[in-house]
Amino acid sequence: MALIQTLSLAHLPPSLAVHVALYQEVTNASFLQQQLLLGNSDFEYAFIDASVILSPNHLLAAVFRAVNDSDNGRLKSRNVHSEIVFALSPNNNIATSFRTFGILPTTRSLLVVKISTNPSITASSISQHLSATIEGTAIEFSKDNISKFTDIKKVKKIYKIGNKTDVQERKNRGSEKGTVVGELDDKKEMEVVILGMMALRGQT
Ligand SMILES: *[C@@H]1O[C@H](CO)[C@@H](O)[C@H](O)[C@H]1NC(C)=O
Ligand SMILES: *[C@@H]1O[C@H](CO)[C@@H](O)[C@H](O)[C@H]1NC(C)=O
Ligand SMILES: *[C@@H]1O[C@H](CO)[C@@H](O)[C@H](O)[C@H]1NC(C)=O
Ligand SMILES: CC(=O)N[C@H]1CO[C@H](CO)[C@@H](O)[C@@H]1O
Repeated sequence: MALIQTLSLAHLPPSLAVHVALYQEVTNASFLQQQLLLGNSDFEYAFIDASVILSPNHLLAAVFRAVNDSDNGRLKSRNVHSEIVFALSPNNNIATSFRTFGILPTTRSLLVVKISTNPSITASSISQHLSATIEGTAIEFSKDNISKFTDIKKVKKIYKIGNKTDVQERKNRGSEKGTVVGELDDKKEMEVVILGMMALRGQT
C-alpha cells in the first residue's frame, strides 16, 4: 500500500486536503510522465523528482503558493498540480520548470502531491490508485527520508546558490558587500534562500 500523508497547511481552508507520498526505486517513471503528457485525467498529480527537493518545507512552500494562486484565479499553468511544479521554479519558464522539477523517464525517487477539493478523493482512494500505477517502493514522507534523495549540487545549480567561484570573483572585485550568496552548506540557510527566490518569482 502507498503511504499517503494528509496535511493541512496554515492559512489554507481546512476542507482542502493536501496528500503527499514519497517513492523510491521507481521503475516506470516514463509511463507516469507519459500519462501527464497525454493529459490523462486519472493522473491529476504533481509528480516531482525528489532529487531536486531539499526538504518538506521546500515542497510545501510550492504547494501553498500553487493553492493560493489557484484560489485567487492566478494560475499560470494548466491546473493546481502543474502549478506546484512551476511554483518550485526560480524563473518564469513553465516548460523549463517541468524539465527541472517534474518527473522524467530517469526519475527514480518520486514525490507525489494531490490536492483534493472533492470529498470523494480521499487518502485511501489515492493510495489505491498510486499502488496500482507506480512501480516502486513507498516510504514515509519525512525530512530525513527526503534528504536521502536530495542532490545538493543539483539544487545549488538550479537556484544558483553557493557558487564558490562566484563568491571568490566578487571578493576579488571587492564588490561582495552585503551579498547573501555565500558558500551555503547549511541546508537551513539554503532553504531560506530558495524559499525567498520562489516567493519573489513573478513579482517583478
Ligand atoms: C496569497 O494570495 C494573496 C491574495 O492574492 C496574496 O496577497 C498573498 O501574497 C499570496 N501568498 C502567497 C504565499 O503567494
Ligand atoms: C523512512 O521511511 C521508512 C519506510 O517507510 C520508515 O520506516 C522510516 O522510519 C523513515 N525514516 C525516517 C528517518 O523518517
Ligand atoms: C559558477 O560560476 C561559474 C563562473 O561564473 C560558472 O561557470 C558555473 O557554471 C557556476 N556554477 C554553478 C553551479 O552555478
Ligand atoms: C503498474 C503500471 O502501471 N506499470 C506501468 C509501468 O510502466 C510500463 C511502461 O514502462 C507500463 O507498461 C506499466 O503499465
